[in-house]
Amino acid sequence: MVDTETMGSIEKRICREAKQNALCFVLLDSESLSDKMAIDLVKKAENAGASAILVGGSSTIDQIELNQVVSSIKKTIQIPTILFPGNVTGISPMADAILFSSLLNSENPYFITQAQALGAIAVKKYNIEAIPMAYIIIGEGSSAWFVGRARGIPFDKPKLAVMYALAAQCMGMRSLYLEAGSGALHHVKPEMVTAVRKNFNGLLIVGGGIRDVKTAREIAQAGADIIVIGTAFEKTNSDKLLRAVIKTIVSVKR
Ligand code: 1GP
Repeated sequence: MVDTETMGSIEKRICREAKQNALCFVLLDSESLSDKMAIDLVKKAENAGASAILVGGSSTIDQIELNQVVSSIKKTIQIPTILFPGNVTGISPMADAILFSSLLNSENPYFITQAQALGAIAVKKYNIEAIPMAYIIIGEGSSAWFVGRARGIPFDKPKLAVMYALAAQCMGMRSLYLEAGSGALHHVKPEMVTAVRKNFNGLLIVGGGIRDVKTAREIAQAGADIIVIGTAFEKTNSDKLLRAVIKTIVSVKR
């Protein structure tokens, strides 16, 4: 695991927990939920054993709504609320931390460095803990792929993902997110997770299209430190499913 000296408290906490077992983060989209729904979902997520709530989406535009949702979540739960922005509009001063990501396989420099340069001003001003992260989109057709102008890595080309993972490692990024896209039909394959795990020494996050216990188990066993569940929980509001998925994920020990 990477040197923790330069990390903020949330990242340190996540790394500490991830050394024990795989973790689950629950993702909420502030624009598809009312305040009341968000509060209900995060209570269930915390009780089910989620380690953090991510708030974000590729098309978050309404910052007033975002602030309101983040503020309500923060009042409701103890686990960290972490921003997962698709653009500068996804930054809220209320959050505990931000996945400060660069979309490495975008064809548009805006999503690799320019949004980051603009967003960093707000992150500093609001004193939000930044967790440096390489964001890599797998496959095509998701909103993240479309908005981020990504050249999606084919699902069956783990070596291509490894190339980006090595680049992320060389650039000093402490976490890496393999993203199939919200509500994706196909999730990242465990073979790709295994290949990236062998070559990346930081927090490995995997999400997109994970909606059952078996898939979550295989991806955690392949070496993901964190598995992100969004659509399957947000759409069904089923804490039974979430509990089963999280129980499986955290049973994968390190
Ligand atoms: C999307 O990886 C996350 O950014 C979660 O995906 O909504 O498909 O769970 P799902």
